[in-house]
Amino acid sequence: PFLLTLLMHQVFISGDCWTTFIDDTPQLFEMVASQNRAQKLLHYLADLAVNGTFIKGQVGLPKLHTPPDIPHLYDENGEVLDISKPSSVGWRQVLLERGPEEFAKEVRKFNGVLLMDTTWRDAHQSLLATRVRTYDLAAIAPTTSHALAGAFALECWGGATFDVAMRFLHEDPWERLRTLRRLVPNIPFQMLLRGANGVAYSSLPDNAIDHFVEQAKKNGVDIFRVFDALNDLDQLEVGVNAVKKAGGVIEATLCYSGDMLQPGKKYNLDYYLELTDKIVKMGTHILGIKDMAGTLKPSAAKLLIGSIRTKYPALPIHVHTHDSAGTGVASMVQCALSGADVVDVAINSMSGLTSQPSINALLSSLDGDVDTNINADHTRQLDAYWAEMRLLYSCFEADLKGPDPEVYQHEIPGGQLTNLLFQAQQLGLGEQWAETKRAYREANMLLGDIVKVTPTSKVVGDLAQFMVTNKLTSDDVRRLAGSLDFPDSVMDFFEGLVGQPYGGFPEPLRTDILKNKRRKLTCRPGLELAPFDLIKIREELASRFGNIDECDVASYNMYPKVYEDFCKIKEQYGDLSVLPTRNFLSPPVIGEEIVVNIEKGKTLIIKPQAIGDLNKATGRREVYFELNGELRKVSVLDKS
Ligand code: 3PY
Ligand code: ZN
Repeated sequence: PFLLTLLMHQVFISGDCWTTFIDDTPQLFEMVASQNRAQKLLHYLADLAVNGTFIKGQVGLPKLHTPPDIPHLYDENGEVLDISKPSSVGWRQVLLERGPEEFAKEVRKFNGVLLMDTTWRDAHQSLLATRVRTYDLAAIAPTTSHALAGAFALECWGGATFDVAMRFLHEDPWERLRTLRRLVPNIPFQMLLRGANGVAYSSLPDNAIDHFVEQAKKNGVDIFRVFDALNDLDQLEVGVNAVKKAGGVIEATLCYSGDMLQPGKKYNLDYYLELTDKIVKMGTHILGIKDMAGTLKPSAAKLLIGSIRTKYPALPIHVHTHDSAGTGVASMVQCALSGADVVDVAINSMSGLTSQPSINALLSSLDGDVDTNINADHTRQLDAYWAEMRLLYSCFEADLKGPDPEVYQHEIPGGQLTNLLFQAQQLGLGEQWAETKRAYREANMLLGDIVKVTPTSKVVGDLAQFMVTNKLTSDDVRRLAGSLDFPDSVMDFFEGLVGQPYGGFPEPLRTDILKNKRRKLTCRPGLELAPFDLIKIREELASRFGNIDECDVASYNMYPKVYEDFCKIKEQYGDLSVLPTRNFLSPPVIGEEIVVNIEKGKTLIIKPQAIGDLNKATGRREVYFELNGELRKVSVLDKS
């Protein structure tokens, strides 16, 4: 019918020139665009209907069938709070009015401990394979703007969310950032930046990091937690400098590894204090302490935070942990009592296990003694949403039942622990899991007892799996080093492409492994990379993908192939971020009504009607839909 409308149009019939036709009748072209988008979405739904789910890592279907309710928040008189507009109260006002330095000073002055909520980034990265979509974050964002108005920040971007958004969720991470920023203007946003790697897994030229951070700041990130996976300060500094240039809040971070209280530990109090001195000299607004495996015991927290506080009374300290060992709340209480200014927590049903400790558990534990600026009733209301939401993402859960008492031994970071367990479960080998953990510990020692977090944790994990698969002991690895075909990540590590480990590389293992295959790099890898020609990249992308901006350039720089695939999927199916999550993850049910807001004021009502028989000659099936009352047919290749 649309084509008919177009063909029958007076101007079209009269054969008048096309350019004025477009100018004079924009509504028709908008209609083409939106019909096009609708058709592409039908194609996605039809594909799901015929071929089943195709999101990587998905096991089964969501347990929740209707979107979670948005809970009410109540004021002190028991009246429902109006959340139709975001709250205007929050730490972001301080930041915008007074700038990063004064903001950091005010944070330090706060009499109590502030909280950062990680639910939108690390919590789902650690529990749900980073699969939570913008759709579900945006739905709860207006409520969050009010419920967490007193929070130091929301961690909502960076880490693995960047590539997973494009790679598996087929959505634009920049669009996520802008959407959330619009909905939550009052609470600072924090991102996780992997130093000289940006949000990738290996070094990029420095100008690409600067460019990325500049876009991140412009599109809504306020605070940048910058770390290097080996605590290699040269690498860290690349990220720190980029944030400095962009005018963001710098949270240069030391990664805490193992249990420093154990005698003979390589990473002990002296190590951390020396690192802190250097980070302070580098110029940071806030010191981050990143306990990625959750091995910072309460007694170690007291000693570490207490010592840094004594030495640097004015330095704001922000502590991050994972609850893998089950001691997260106790450790964060101890941090708060020992002088930390901010600690990380997650909404209750997205907390615990390999995620951050529970916000309400922490609030209860601090009860009365330490102010947090947080309304405990409001966070419980938010939890009602997340408890349901977790069921929607049940198909990405690793079956982790409780704390892992072995974390002090194997030191596997939270997100990786869930990942490795998930992989072992998929293989159906309970025994394999115990083996993997044991091998991880051995692999770490073989590599020289390194700091383990993305991307070094992958090096250790890959070596561990290599040892398990090939039934190799540590002695075997040392003895056969010259002849084994090690995973690429291990070769990269020994070459020096991940940075320089504290205490140097283990010898003679490094020499034996690299023999005749790779060189030994002694400087940071980014120094060897030629700067990207950003103007040329933009031109090339524009010629291939049309309308692109600096954020696209930054996406491409981080993940060229992932970005290209993302563009192709977008070309094929349109903007999939508008689909409700159940419909994104599960085949449409015949007769159901799917409501899709493709943009403000434009709603599609889609009703799947029938799936046709297989056409044996073409291998295709027709899928029938009703789209806003009109019948549509989509032909799909049956891949079964
Ligand atoms: C990441 O780099 O994604 C991490 O979460 C490290 O802890
Ligand atoms: Zn973390």
